[in-house]
Parts: sequence; structure tokens; C-alpha cells
Amino acid sequence: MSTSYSANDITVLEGLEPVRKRPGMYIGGVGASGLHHLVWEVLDNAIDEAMNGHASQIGVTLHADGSSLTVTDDGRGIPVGTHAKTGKSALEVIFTVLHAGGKFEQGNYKTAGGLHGVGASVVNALSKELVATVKRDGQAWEQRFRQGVPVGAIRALGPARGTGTTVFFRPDATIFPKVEFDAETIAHRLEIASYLHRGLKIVFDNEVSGQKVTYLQAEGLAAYLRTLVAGRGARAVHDLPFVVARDGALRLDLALQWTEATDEHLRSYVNGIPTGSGGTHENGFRAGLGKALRNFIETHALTPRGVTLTAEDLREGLVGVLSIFIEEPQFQGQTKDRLNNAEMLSAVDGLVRPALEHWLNTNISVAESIIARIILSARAREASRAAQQEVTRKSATAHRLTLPGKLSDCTTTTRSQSELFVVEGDSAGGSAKQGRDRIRQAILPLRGKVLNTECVSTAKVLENKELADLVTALGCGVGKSFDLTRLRYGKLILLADADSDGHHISTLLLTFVYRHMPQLISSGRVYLAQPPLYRIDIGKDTQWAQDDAQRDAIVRKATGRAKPEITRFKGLGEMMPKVLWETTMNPKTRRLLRVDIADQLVTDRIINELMGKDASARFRFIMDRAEEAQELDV
Ligand code: 0RA
Repeated sequence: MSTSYSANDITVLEGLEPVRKRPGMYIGGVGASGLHHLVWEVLDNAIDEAMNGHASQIGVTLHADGSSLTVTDDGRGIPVGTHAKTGKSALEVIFTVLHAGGKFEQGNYKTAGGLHGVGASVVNALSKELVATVKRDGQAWEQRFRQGVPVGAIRALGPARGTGTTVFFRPDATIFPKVEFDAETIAHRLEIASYLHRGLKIVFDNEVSGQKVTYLQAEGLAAYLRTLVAGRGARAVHDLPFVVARDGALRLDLALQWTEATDEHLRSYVNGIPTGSGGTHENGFRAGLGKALRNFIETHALTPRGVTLTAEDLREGLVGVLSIFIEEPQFQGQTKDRLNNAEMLSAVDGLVRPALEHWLNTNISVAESIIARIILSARAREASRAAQQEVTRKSATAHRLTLPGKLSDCTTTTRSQSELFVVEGDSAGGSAKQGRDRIRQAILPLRGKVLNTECVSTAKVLENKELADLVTALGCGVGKSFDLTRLRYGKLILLADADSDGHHISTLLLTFVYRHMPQLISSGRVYLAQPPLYRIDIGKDTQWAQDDAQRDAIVRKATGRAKPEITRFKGLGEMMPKVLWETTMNPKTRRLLRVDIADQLVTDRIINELMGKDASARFRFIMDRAEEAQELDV
């Protein structure tokens, strides 16, 4: 610290009432996440003190009641002198005035937790009780608070050795519906913090379980990387990881290793906060990495013949951890876990590129193993693309073996005339198979509830047999390798029961298409079949109605005959193949709904609020009468 710090430096902005009135504005909510925000807040202050070289050890105690916590550090101790403007102790100002604290004075205090930087006062405001204890200048001091209000002035406790700050707090149960902390969540956070702050010792004393754990990682991110690589279960391509540790205008730590895994796994953090949705720092990292590798490949004449290396090839099997600390992080996105600071793109790129290039050039044999792995990935991609390309509609019959066993394919070689019906359940699948036009209509029965793929990687999707079968049948690939020109059918038609279960299955399937092959929807190729809603029995005669008007018309016509018996449709399984054909599948008489993407911004918000419970709001359904149906082709 070059600047000397006194009680007078503290800026006074506002009182604490707004925090208690609208806690969500400060900690994001009053659920479990908001409750734990209090812990991160107090913890980040202690970590800040350590990051600036004033503390080397942090203690976190979860007390036996499970709903109170103490964070202690061996730093300089919060200043206790009297603040000139207010006549109060600096400590009191830090704990009772919103946005107070030297932390906000640039250059005086490097921040650890920009997102949680709202500080000690917010924790105090939302605590039933809080006790701050400070040791400095040979004295111990204490000040107590209730719901953010001091219970008396700061008082001296007597002589004491050493320096440091201890904050005990108990969240206010009138604010938080549940005040019990989750030890697991806290332990995980502390463990990550110990990786991100090499050499920082954090002791977690869990008085609920009686366990005491010390987190200390002398190697920092390199140790984190090792656990990640081991956890992926794939062999590393090289032993020596690439590690960067920079402390300057931008504090950046990076550890990388290529493995034989088929995906890329990067964890990134900004000021200790996980950025699960990436952002500008990740983009800068990828840009720098790409340039360094390509440069190396070029200068060492390692460019492969016959394939071009894509950006994904460069990172296949890459496992990495990226951590940066910056002054004013801006987070974006629904879950505020994407970094938005534009300047980080070039800042991270500019750091990573020369560092990696230098490392590659000084570890030539390691570099060559990495480049060999990259070229292998490109060749494998080309090979699988070629293999996939062969399964086109035209050559479908010649490639029966590669298609899913459950698929009853159609025989036409004209794609625009062909349709794939995805049917819920084997019995309905059987009816559809018998009732269909086998020249133009293919049937793929799916069993049970489909995986919810709202937040699932493409690789994971393909581990699901039902969805993998669907992808194979469609032939157009999925995710990044999607290629509409390889689609084997003109239409994808989802055929599910007209009840809430069927609706749910359709929604899950649509979510899959939307998330992993959205071009299928935007090109107008996805449809919902509309099985009838009613069954009307008149004597021995059975008729089906698709809506109330049809039902009423049937009943009207039946006057004078036996009394019509109306039942709601029970499921496709009860339908005879012929009836299924006539009511639902015959292009001349059926009605289809074409699926379109509704206003995406609006619906994504709704869906996030519903937490994926019902994603159907994302879609718009357009009536598609047989006679109006237009053929789309690419
Ligand atoms: C403001 C100024 C100084 C230290 C701190 C705050 C401080 C805050 C916390 C919060 C948790 N642990 C802490 N340790 C220190 C500098 C005081 C000086 O110059 O001596």
C-alpha cells in the first residue's frame, strides 16, 4: 500500500434501510444463494486483505447451530479510529454505511469480489446480530450490531497481541426464510478459493459435523488443473502443463493441458467468482490460444495436408482453468455469470498469445505432441463427417445398417416428399407403422420421457440412446456439426398423445431440437401432429373429433340414432392403425402445426423463470392445412 489510509478516507453514501427493504437488489434474493452471498461477502473482504499481502491465513467457522458463522483473518485489522465527518469509528462507518469503505477508493484496495463488493454493511443490515472484533496497535476492539444498528459504540477489550479482523454474524430470519448454511457449498467455495489464491491458508471449522479442514494449495491453479484432468478420466497428451501467473495491471492465472478427451473443458473465474457462461475473458483466451498455436504450426512447417484446422480442433481435449482479477467487473446474462468488460478481450488475448507461444517454443517436444493431437482431431472430424454424409436419403437403403434398429424407414428417394414421425411409445409406434404410407412416411418410436436437454452439452445428448437414434435417423448431425443439407426427411413430425404427458414429451423433444439443431425449426421443418381430442361412440360406430366443433357436428348428425357416448381421447395406443392414418397421418385430411420460434428474448426469460419446467412458451404453432402446405427444400 503506497497510499496511507486513515479513518478520513472513508466515503459516506447512504444508510442501510434500502438493504433491508429490498435485499434482492444487493444479494440477488433471499433464497439459499442470497444467504450464502453473505458468506462470500465477508470472506472476500478477508481474501482482499490476504491478496494485498497483509494476511496469510483465514478461518471460517460454521457454528453448531448451523445458522451463524465467523470469518477471521490475520490482516491489518479494520481501522478503529474516529472518522472526522461523522464522529464515528471507521469500523462503524464500514459496517453501517452502504458503499462505505476504502475498498471503493481506487488504488487503495484491490478488490477480490467485485460482484459482492457491496460490502460489510449489507451483511450487517441483513444480520440479526453481528460482532466485529479487531486487533491492532496492541489492543483488541469490539463493536456489536443488531439488524445493522450499533448496540453501543466500539469498545476496547484490552491489550492483545497481533493484528486481524474477526466477523461473527447470524443472518436475520425475518429476512431469510431459511437461515441454515450449507456446509458443502461453503467448503466447495473455500477449496476453489485456495486454488485461485496460491499459498493462502483457509481453515474451515465445521462445528455442526465436528470436522475441521485446511485448504492450502502451494501450486494454485496447476493443482486445480490436475484434479480436473484426473476427474475427466482421459489420458493427458503431455505431462507438463502450461501455466501462467501474471500480477500486474491485470492479474491473470491460467493452467492448461491437452488430453485425449473429445471435448473441451474450461473453468473460468473473475475475482474468484465462477463465470460459467464465459464472456470476454474466455473469448480473449481462445483468441490468444488460437493465434499462438497457428503461429507455431506455421513457423515450424507443421501444417497438415488435406485438412484445415478449425478453432475447435485446436481445443479438442483441452482442460483448463482461467482466473483473472480486475477492478470493475461487469457481469451479464440471466445468471450474471458472463463477463462483459470489452477491454478484457484484447487484454487476455495479449497476455495469453505471447506466453503460450514462448512456452511452445521452449518445450518443442511437448508442443509437437499437442500439435499432433490437434491434427488427429481434425482428421477424425473429417472422417466422421464423410461417414455421416453417406447416410443421405438417396442412399438410405444401401446404409440400412447404420440407421437405428427401431426406425421403420420409408422408401422414397425424394426428400421433400418424406416425413419422419417420432411417436411416443412402442404401441402407438406399432399402430403408426401399420397405418402409414410406407413410401413417404418413416416411423421412429421413442420410449418414455426424453432427456431434458435445456442445459446439456451436445456430447451428453448423444449419450442418450433415444436422442442419439433420432439424430442418426435425421442424418444431419447435431450441435456444431449440424448440416441441413444432410437431412434425410422433408418434415419432422412429433406425434404424441393429446394429453398433458404427451404435451410434456413434445416440449422436451422441441427443447432438444431448439437447443441442438435450431436450424431445423427456423427452416420450417418441424411439425406437431394433432391426434383427435374426442372419441364418439354411436352404437357400434366410432368416430373421432379433433375439436369441440367437430364433436358437436358429429353429435348433431346422430340425432335419432343411439345415444352418442363421448370420451376424451385416451392415447394413441387405443387407436386402430386405419383410424390413426385417417385422423392424424393422411396428408390429405390431417392437420399439422408447424413449429416456429416465438420472440426468443421474451420466452427465454419466461423459461428461465419457470426453470425449464415448461419450455413450450418458446414455440409458436402455426396451423398448417394440407392444401396450403408448401414444400421446402434446400
Ligand atoms: C480498510 C482499511 C484497512 C484495512 C481494512 C479496511 C480491512 C478490512 C477487512 C475486512 C476483513 N478483514 C479486513 N482487514 C482489513 C487498512 C488499515 C491500515 O492501513 O492499517
